Amino acid sequence: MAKKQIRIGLIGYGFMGRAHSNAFAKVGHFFDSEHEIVLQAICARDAAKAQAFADRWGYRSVETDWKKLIARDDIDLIDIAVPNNLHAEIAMAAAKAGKMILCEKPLAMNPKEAEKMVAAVKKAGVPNMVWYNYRRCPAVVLAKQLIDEGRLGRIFHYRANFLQDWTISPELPQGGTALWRLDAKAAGSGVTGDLLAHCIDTALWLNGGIADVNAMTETFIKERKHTLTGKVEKVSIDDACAFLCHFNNGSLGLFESTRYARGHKALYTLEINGEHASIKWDLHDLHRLQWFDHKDQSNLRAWRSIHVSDGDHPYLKNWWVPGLQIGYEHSFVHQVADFLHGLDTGKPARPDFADGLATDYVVDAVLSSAKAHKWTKVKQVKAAK
Ligand code: SOE
Repeated sequence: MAKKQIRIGLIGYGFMGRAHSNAFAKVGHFFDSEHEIVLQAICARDAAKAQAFADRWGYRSVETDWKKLIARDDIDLIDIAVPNNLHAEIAMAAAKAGKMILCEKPLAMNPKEAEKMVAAVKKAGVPNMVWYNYRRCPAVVLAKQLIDEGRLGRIFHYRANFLQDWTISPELPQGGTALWRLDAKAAGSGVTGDLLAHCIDTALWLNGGIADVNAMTETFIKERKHTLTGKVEKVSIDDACAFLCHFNNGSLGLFESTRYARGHKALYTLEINGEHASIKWDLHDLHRLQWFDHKDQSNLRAWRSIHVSDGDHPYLKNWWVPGLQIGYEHSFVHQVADFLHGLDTGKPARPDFADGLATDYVVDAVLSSAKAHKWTKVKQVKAAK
């Protein structure tokens, strides 16, 4: 039977445009689906760069205006891989045009925008998903399976860090290509929306909703030259953020993120301590899940390091022979595979826009708490389970 084509219109060709394109290109080689991805168009303002991207990745055509891309009849899915301040307008126009939408994280600049995006996809009835890719690392999925099987028992603690060190130099400008993450007008926030959002998404998935937060943020470098204006301007993003929280299940959370942890390039770690067992995961060793089970024979009890690479581990039977590991880019391939599986089965894959809104509510509460120096309640989403 002929496969149903999903003709992609990608907007943006930066780091994430490449990560998504790689996933689109690979998914059909490794995962079965009734649907087939077609790289139909890439859209970016610079026509020459967009054409070069199209040539390299195999996109059939180029657009320089995202509104024209959305208006095209030969596009089924809009993939948003542009700075955060453009997500809402594009997503709402795409929903109105009846397109499926994949949107880079965080979903929006703030919950108000995200709520409108959720309402737009709901009204249009279009499949939608947010690119929180770390949920798709096999070791993290194994952690989810162990938690859901009840093997940890009651959860007491959830700890997560996302540490980087690339903005320590005061000479680094803000704004413009690649550096828009330092400009609050384009990014919404700093490490909270960029890095902690990943930790929050995984936490909500593994450990359920967060009730309230108490946070602190710091902006270490107060002024930077702005690439677009050429002037030295105030820096309004948070360079570092740490917060405490209560999860709805009664467990305590501790989260930290910074771009000033010298020596750490992209260290995402999480640890969960339960009544019977604990788990740890580390992005720098992403195929391993550390597991401690108190039910083991007492004189042999120890942390085990599970090499998550066997055929019965999540996603792995679709890749190489047992024992051979996969990496960062595969989390994006898995996300597309799950999205297509959702279309095949009618059971939509997540995190969808409503899940993205839930993360944005936590991000917003964290930023408000840091500003007010007090415990702040997190608004809850009634997600369609
Ligand atoms: C920031 O440096 C960044 O690229 C994030 O924007 C990504 O979401 C994260 O996965 C890696 O770091």
